[in-house]
Amino acid sequence: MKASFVALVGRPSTGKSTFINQVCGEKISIVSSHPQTTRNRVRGIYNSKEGQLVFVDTPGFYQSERRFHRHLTGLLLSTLKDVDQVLYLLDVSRRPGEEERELLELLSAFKGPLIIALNKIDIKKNYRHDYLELIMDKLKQVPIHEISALTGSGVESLAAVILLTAPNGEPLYPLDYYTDQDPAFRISEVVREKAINLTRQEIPHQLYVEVADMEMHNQGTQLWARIFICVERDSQKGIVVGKKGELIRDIVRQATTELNSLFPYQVKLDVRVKVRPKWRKDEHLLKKLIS
Ligand SMILES: Nc1nc2c(ncn2[C@@H]2O[C@H](COP(=O)(O)OP(=O)(O)OP(=O)(O)O)[C@@H](O)[C@H]2O)c(=O)[nH]1
Ligand SMILES: [Mg+2]
Repeated sequence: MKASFVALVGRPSTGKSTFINQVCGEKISIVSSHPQTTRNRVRGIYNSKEGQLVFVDTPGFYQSERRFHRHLTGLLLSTLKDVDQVLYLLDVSRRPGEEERELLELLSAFKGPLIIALNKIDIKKNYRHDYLELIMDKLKQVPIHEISALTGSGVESLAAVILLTAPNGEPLYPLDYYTDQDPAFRISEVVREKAINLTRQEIPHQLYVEVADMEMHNQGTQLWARIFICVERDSQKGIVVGKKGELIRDIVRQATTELNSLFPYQVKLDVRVKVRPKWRKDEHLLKKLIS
């Protein structure tokens, strides 16, 4: 049997979280069209006859000296120390950038097997050739796969290839697990995804979600949770709440529907919006949120 921790690495928005959800067959990691959605090492588990792969989602790599971004990059770098294999995803719908070169540099220090996949191959207008050139130039021996994390094309065969170079070992999680996240984290992430995707303005980085309280009701058939969506400014609070509270109601409705399908019990959310000025400068909070 094979057993391996596989880090997913790539620039923001290359489709790392989409890939995890696709390969594991369940919604595990939240997805949005805004860069730097993932803030934690979310783990998704893939089981097959040959073995178990534990995919570790990571924040997209982005060069910036801001405190918030430094924490995200720190998390990515520390993940590379803990994993057996790396799956490096590239987004062919965007031109290769300086970050790609930096990432390739970082990855050259990784000693385990490196697997490379060009993602979003379903998009017709793409920069596939530029990527092939860039990679051939830097990493001569590494095979390159072409996939669409969105449609699933090439995903299953990529998992099979990853298993081939995975170390031998016994499964690390029970075979019917697909994630190891606790309910509070999943609830906060699903609410964050809906908040990001429903507020089209530029506030995704400025919000975080906190589960303040959680209780089981009705003989364990209902989970009640009090949630705070925290933003930096009053004006952002207005955006998240929306006209007459319309937007926050949509966030709650969409999050509840999704959570009800993820959990074996009914979920009831009490969501409020709170202003926490300058929270992205709070080292202590950042350590807690980005982990
Ligand atoms: N067309 C197409 N879109 C994709 C594909 N994979 C991901 N996307 C879209 O790309 C956007 C970013 O996807 P994510 O999965 O959130 O990307 P990520 O790499 O996890 O991003 P960060 O967490 O911000 O680093 C979303 O709008 C996805 O729907 C793909 O194979 N094809
Ligand atoms: Mg992500």
